[in-house]
Order: sequence, then C-alpha cells, then structure tokens
Amino acid sequence: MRKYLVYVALLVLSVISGSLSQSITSIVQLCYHKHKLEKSLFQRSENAVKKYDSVRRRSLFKPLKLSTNTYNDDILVVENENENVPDRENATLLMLVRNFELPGALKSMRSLEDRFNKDYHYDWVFLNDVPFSMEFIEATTAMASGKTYYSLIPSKDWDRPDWIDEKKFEDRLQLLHDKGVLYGSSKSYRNMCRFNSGFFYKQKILESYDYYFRVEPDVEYFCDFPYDPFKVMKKNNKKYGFVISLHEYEDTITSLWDAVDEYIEENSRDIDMERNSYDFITNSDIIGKFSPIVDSNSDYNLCHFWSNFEIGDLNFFRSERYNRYFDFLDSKGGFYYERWGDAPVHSIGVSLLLNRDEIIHFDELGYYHAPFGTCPGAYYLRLQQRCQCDAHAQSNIDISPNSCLMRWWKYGDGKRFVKYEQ
Ligand SMILES: Nc1nc2c(ncn2[C@@H]2O[C@H](COP(=O)(O)OP(=O)(O)OP(=O)(O)O)[C@@H](O)[C@H]2O)c(=O)[nH]1
Ligand SMILES: *[C@@H]1O[C@H](CO)[C@@H](O)[C@H](O)[C@H]1NC(C)=O
Ligand SMILES: [Mg+2]
Repeated sequence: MRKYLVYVALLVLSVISGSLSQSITSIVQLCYHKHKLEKSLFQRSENAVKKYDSVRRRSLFKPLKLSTNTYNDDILVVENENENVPDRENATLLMLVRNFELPGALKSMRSLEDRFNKDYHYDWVFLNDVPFSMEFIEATTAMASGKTYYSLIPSKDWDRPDWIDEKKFEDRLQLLHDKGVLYGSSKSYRNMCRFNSGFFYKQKILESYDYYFRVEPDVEYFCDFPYDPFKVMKKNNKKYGFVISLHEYEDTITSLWDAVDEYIEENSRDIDMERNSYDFITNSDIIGKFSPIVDSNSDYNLCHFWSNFEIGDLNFFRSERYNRYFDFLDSKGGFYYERWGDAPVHSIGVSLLLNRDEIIHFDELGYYHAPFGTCPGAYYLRLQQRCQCDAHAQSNIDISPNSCLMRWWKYGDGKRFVKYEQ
C-alpha cells in the first residue's frame, strides 16, 4: 500500500515536472520571440528616426520620440533636461490676457511650446489689469517649459487718464459704434490699445529683459521654428520683427496721420529719412498686379505690421525717442476719441525711427490669428519644418491684395532669399 502511494506520487510528480519543464521551455521561447520581435520593431523605429533626423536642418532639435508601446524602461531614452537647452538670449515670451481667456492662452502656449520653446525654456510673462486667478496661474505654469511670471498692471498705465473729456469721449464712442467699427464702442479695448502702444515696456517685470515676443490667446504657429528668433534679432541687430502686414481700417485712425505729420515736423532730429521706412508707409503705387485696395484720405497708406505677433527690442521702446513719439500722439487723445490701434502706432513708430534694416520679416514662421494667416511658400521648407498649413488657403494673406508684404519688399528692407545668420 505504501509502495503504491510512492509510485503514484512519483508518477504525478513526473507528469507535473514534465509539463512544468515544457511550459518553462515554451515561456522562455515566447519571451525570446517577443524580445526578437520587439527588437526588430524597435530597430525599424530607430532607423526611421535616423532617416528623418538627417533631413532636419539643425542638430538643436531633440531626437524624435521612439515609437514603441513597451514598458521596458531600458529602451526609453531618458534625457537630461538641461543638457539640451541651447544658449538663450535675454528675452521673454509676453502675453497680455484676461482670466476668462485661459483656454485660448493655453492653446497659444501649447503651440509655441511645441513649435519652439520646448527646446529653449524661455520665461513667460503674463500681464493683466486685474489679478490673475489661481486657476489661470496653475494651468499656464503647467503648460510652460520655462519659468512663469504674473504681473498686475497699475491703474495709471491702464485706465483712461482724467484729462480725457468725458462728454466728447462718450459722443465719439457712439459715433464709431454707429459707423459699425469693430470694437467701436468698447472702452476696455481702447485701454488695451493705449497700453500696448506706450506702457507695456514700462512694466517693472520687463525691466530685466532685452527682447519680448508678444503672444495672444487663440493663435497658432504652423511650423517648427528653424531658429531662435531672438538670436536672429540679436546677431543681425534687428529691433522689430513681424510676420504679417496689412491695411488698417481708416475709420479708427481718422486724425492719426495729422498728428504724425505734426510730430515729424517737431522731431526731425529723431528721424533719418534716408534710412527709415517712410516710403513703406506712404507709397501707394500699384504693386505687382494690385492697385491699393484701400483709398486713404491722408499720405498714410494704412500699411501696418500686425502687432498680435511681434518680436521687439525693449530697449528701443524704452528709448527717449520712442517715448517722445508716443507721448506726442497720446497728448492728442486719439486713443480714446478715435480708436487708435497699437498696430499702426507701433508700425509708424518703427518705420520712422528705425533703419529699414533693423526691421525683419520672419518669412519662415507660419502663423495664424483670426482671420488671417501666413504659411511658408516653399514646399520643402514646409516639409522640413513640419508645417501644418495650406499655402493656398483663402486666409493666407501673404501676397493677397490686402497684404502690405509686397510693398515691404519693394519699399521696405527688400526680399531676402538667404537665411538669416543665427
Ligand atoms: N488683461 C486684459 N487683456 C486684454 C483686454 N482686452 C484685450 N486684452 C488682450 O489684449 C490682446 C488684444 O486683444 P484682442 O481682443 O485679441 O484684440 P484683437 O486681436 O484686435 O481682436 P480679436 O483677437 O479679433 O478679438 C489679447 O492678448 C487680449 O487677451 C483687457 O481688458 N484686459
Ligand atoms: C537683460 O537685459 C536687462 C535690460 O536691458 C539688463 O538690465 C540685464 O542686466 C540683462 N541681463 C543679462 C543677464 O544680461
Ligand atoms: Mg487678438
């Protein structure tokens, strides 16, 4: 009986160990095949990365992320965060924004981070005429790759000054409203335009920077940046950069040019007519096949740089000559009695005060702010920079009749076919 039991036990054991060794073998085999398969897929993914990396122009881009769904940590590339950050300029990304615009702010941030700043980690500075909410601060800080700073604009830099005639102001609001002018009856829009014209660069928080890159909520950058635009500005001594130029609504600036004329008369020592871009903002000849599509009642041809995108030298805006220009215009009251925009005010300012070659058109940065965009015209450039835009879209303004770009090429600093040194 006991002998029997031993046999049975031995039999059971041998069966179990047999299938055990069998299953161990099959598990080992399975693992081996899986490993081999994974390795070959991984190899392919790595080859793809190598192949496409070689068409990328600059080594400053991080390597592409490997495509794998493995949980094996060994093959996930862990990068040292600071190792890959190139030298930076003394510059910040700058957004004037309201708390309720958070979703749009995040959208713009995500786009600029993905297309440019993730490789650089430049600071972000946020300005507001009321305190930022905790929610706004947390979400934007989480979205930024660099440090974030939040600053409250003092009332003296934002609110309507008390020398503005209340009665006249209200009458003029009504007038522009009746004319159907965009933001014609908005008081806060006027504060914003005056602030952006003459006060943003006076904010204490910007004192520690040389350059700013203005960002608005709900914009999009269509392409990978092929360079650090701040570096391009610094190296090439540029003081103002734009991507889109178009015509202003004359109804918003009825008396602006009269004021500018007067300013020029009184401040000729600040202005170098030989080297500035006066022709760009006054010439109204036919350009290419387009006649000027907007008739102007003054010598100003209404061309301006679209200021929702701008990269600028803060030291220029902080200079006495720019502030003489701004103070002169401000004293006319047109920011409130009309609806002078910061775009024509900046544009006329830089066109008069800077040399033509201190203004740069960033040709290869695709950009969209409703309702217009710009998309690089060169097919291979769009591929290289992974652009997501249609160069033939209706909204693409580059060489359409409403654009002033062709006038810039002809009467501004010309058109360049070589890349800027970075
Ligand atoms: N803090 C604050 N920011 C403002 C105010 N008004 C406008 N802004 C900001 O100023 C910039 C320009 O305002 P927008 O409303 O975009 O004006 P716009 O670009 O001419 O017109 P749309 O974008 O078409 O509405 C944006 O960055 C806004 O977030 C305001 O009252 N307070
Ligand atoms: C950055 O620019 C500001 C303003 O010009 C200057 O005060 C500051 O010293 C600069 N910082 C560096 C690190 O160069
Ligand atoms: Mg806007």
